[in-house]
Amino acid sequence: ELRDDQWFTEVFDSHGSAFSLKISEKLLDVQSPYQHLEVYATETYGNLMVLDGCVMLTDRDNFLYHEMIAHPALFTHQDPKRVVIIGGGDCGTLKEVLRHPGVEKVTQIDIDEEVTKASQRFFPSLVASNNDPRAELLFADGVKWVDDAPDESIDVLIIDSTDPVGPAEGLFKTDFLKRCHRILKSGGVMVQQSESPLYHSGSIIRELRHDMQEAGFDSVATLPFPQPVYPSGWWSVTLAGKSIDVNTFREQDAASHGLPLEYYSVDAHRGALVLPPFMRKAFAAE
Ligand code: PUT
Repeated sequence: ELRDDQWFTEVFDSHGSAFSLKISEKLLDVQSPYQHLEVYATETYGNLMVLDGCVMLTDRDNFLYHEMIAHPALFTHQDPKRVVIIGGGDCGTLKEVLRHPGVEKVTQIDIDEEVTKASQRFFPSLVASNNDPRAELLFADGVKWVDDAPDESIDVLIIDSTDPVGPAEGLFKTDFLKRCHRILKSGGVMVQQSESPLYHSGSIIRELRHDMQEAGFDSVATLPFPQPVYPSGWWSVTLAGKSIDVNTFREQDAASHGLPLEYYSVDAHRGALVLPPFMRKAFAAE
C-alpha cells in the first residue's frame, strides 16, 4: 500500500543523480513477457508510465518527446507517405505522425501489447488516433519486421525505443542501422530517440551518429529538446538521411502547418539544429 508521502524515484546510478515524482496511487503493476510495467497517478504530472524502473512518459510533458521524435523527421522528408514506427507502444508518436495529412499509412510495431493496453486504459489522449484507417498496429519483433520488409519501401522510419540497454541495445548498432537503411527509399529519413545530450553526447549519441554513417546514411543531425522527466531533464533525437540532408527541412511547410502543437514549431526546429559548442566538440572526432 502507498503512503501519502510516497515518491517514485528513478536513480541514474552512473550519473549520480535521480528524478522523483510524488505519487498518489499505483494504478497498474504487471510483468509482461518482456518487461515490468507500472502506471502511477502523480500529484502534479498526471499519470506516469514506468518500464523496468525507468520513466517512459507522463501526461504533463510527453508532448515534448512525441512532437520532437515525429515532426522534425516528417518536415525533413520532402513528401512522407509511408511511415513505420518501431517501438512506440504507448501510441503517442503514432498520434503525432497521423497529424500529417499527406501520410498514407503508418505501421507501428511494438513487441509488447501490454504497453498499448496500459495506454488505452490510462493515457486515452495518446491513443485517440488509433482508429485512423491509415494506422496499423502490430505486436511483433520490430527487428524481424524490418528484415522482412522489401528494399526501399519506407519514407520515414522512427525508432521509438527504450534506453539502449538490454533488448533495445541492438537498435543503436551498425548492423540494425544497415537493415533500416536498406528499407528506406532514396530521400528517406530515419529518426532514433538518442538519450541525454548532457550525459550521452560523448558516448551513446556520438556512437549512434558514427554507426549511422557506417551504415550508409549520407547525413546525420542530433536535435536536443527539454524533457523534464528523463535523466538530466534534457533529451535528444538523431536523424539520418538516405540521399537527403537532414540538417535542412521544409521550413515553409513547418511554418504554416496549422497543427495544434505545443512544442514543435519552425523556430524550435531551426533552434534544435544549432548545437551548443560542447555537443559540437563531442561530435567533432566522429
Ligand atoms: N522512449 C524513450 C525512453 C527513454 C527513457 N529514459
